[in-house]
Amino acid sequence: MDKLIITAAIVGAELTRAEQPSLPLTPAELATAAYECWQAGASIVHLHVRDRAGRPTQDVEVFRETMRLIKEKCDIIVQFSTGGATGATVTERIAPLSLRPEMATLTTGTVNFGDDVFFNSPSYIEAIANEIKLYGIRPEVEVFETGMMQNALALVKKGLLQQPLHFDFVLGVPGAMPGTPKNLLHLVESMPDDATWMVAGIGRAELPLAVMAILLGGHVRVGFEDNIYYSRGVLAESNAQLVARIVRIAGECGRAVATPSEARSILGISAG
Ligand code: KMH
Ligand code: ZN
Repeated sequence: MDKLIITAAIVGAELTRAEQPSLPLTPAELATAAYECWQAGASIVHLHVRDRAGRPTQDVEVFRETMRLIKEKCDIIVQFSTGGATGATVTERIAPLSLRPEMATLTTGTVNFGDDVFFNSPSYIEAIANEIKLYGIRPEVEVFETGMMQNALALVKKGLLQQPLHFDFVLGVPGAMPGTPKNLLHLVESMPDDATWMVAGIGRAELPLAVMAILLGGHVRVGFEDNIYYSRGVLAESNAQLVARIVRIAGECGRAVATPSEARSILGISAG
């Protein structure tokens, strides 16, 4: 098995300080959170950013400043969200890619998202995939529903994605594919043989699906974007606390944790 890649999804677009008082919001807070997660064992930070009022934004300058502050502190791989918040336009969503982060997400289908719709029409998906390709960014295909894997393979045929693909199975979003072991196994068994994968279990699905991924040879995403609790009814103190738990569990299972440069080599990312 490859060493375990841990992604820290430190803020997301939906969550507020009222729900999670330790949520990092400003570029400086996001950089500190990313650094703490790196210290704890994360090799990728999945990045959304917020404006001065704490609202989600795809503003290029906020991404630029946040990435600069993160890179000043550590060599963690910075992965930009092209999902942004529901309701963002495709132009807004692709704008930060001009900063050439090492990785970016690509969701290959539309899905209900709580009371909202996370809209990814074929033309949106192709526009985002095009831009990712243009800048030579390593895509992470976000799969919220089974059909999204077939859509990703169709993009390979069109030359918009290159194999080996790297998937993130986002399971347990209200309105999308539930975060069950059976669903995770189905997706893992449906992937092309050379693909790599991680799982982002939402809410209470985070920990059990992470443990499955550790045992099955997948990789793990944790963090406030996906889950704000450490245990039932007990808020996590920090994103790093959630990362540290995965490192401990992986250690007990005999699975070593990847450094950022090891993660680059597992994912085929050349730039450091
Ligand atoms: N905030 C969600 C609507 C991504 O980062 O690529 C979409 C999302 C996916 O978080
Ligand atoms: Zn995200």
